[in-house]
Amino acid sequence: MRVLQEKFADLDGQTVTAYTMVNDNNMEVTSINYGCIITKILVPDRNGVVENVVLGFDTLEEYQKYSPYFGAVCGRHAGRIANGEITLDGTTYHLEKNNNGNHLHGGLQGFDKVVWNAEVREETDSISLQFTYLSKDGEEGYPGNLEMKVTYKLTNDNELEISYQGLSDKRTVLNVTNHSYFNLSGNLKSDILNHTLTLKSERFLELNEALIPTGEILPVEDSSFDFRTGRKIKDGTLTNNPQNIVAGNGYDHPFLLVENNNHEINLYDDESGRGLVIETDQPAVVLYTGNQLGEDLSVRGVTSRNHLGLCLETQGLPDSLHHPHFPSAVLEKDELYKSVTRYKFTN
Ligand code: G6D
Repeated sequence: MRVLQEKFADLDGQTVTAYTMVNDNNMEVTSINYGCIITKILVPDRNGVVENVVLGFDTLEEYQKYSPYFGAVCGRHAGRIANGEITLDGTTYHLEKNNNGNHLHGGLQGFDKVVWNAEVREETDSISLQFTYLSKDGEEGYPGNLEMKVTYKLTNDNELEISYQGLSDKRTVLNVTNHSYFNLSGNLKSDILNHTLTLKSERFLELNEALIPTGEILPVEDSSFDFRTGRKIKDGTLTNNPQNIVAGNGYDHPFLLVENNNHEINLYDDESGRGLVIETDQPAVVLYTGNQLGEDLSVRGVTSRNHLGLCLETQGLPDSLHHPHFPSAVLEKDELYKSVTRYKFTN
């Protein structure tokens, strides 16, 4: 196993470095210390052909100008917060309203747009990259000085483990995720509509027109949202289910997981034979099927289009501070936030 380091860009006097972790099966994970962005994941198909399975760019400028959170860590609070307001202990905090009058993914300068410190750690059968960042009191409107640590660990089982830690000197909120867009066809040869998703989830959140949870938790039973025995993503584009329509002809929904760390999320592309099993300690996963990608981007020479990639954002529930019956995203003063999500690639 080895790590290759290469200068990616300069930003405001700071160096952005690309770190490529390579395991003994020639799986590669490249990430940069700007937004902890995963820019590339190379894995073999059923014939051993190694290709990239995530959407990404080759320059910092493209990430700054065009990226819809490709590969990024999103926070302090991933997902939407209605009206960009949270109230803690009687104090209302006004967060950036960066998405139709609501707060999305930590604001205009969220975790995805800051430079993190990075440290390489090599163990016998794994390689780790540890990113750290101090989010100062009041950053993007959030209370508390928050020390963040994000670790990417690659193993020889073709597994990428992402672990998160957070510690704040004031009561605050924290709900972090990685926003990689997966496309198992390899080098974006096709879109993700024929990918099969199997998901251990019986309920999902109803969204309103602004994609804010209404508070209703709907059953997946007998609907295009039932992925329990496997379903092709395209089903979400071929239905008149109002929730698929409101998502922009696909999915953009938080699914509540019924169990953790037991193959709860499985994605498979039968064309390439590539699979991805995701396990997490988080209560939910947001399935976003790239419904708003549009055709304005060139992704490593491939013109973007809706459904060119899909996200499986393991996290808490969006807007939980306005819905007491949702698991809470509140992080107490001096409480250590810990979370782990594992992505195992198969072929
Ligand atoms: C759209 O609604 C979706 C979000 O879920 C996604 O994270 C973003 O695009 C990139 O706003």
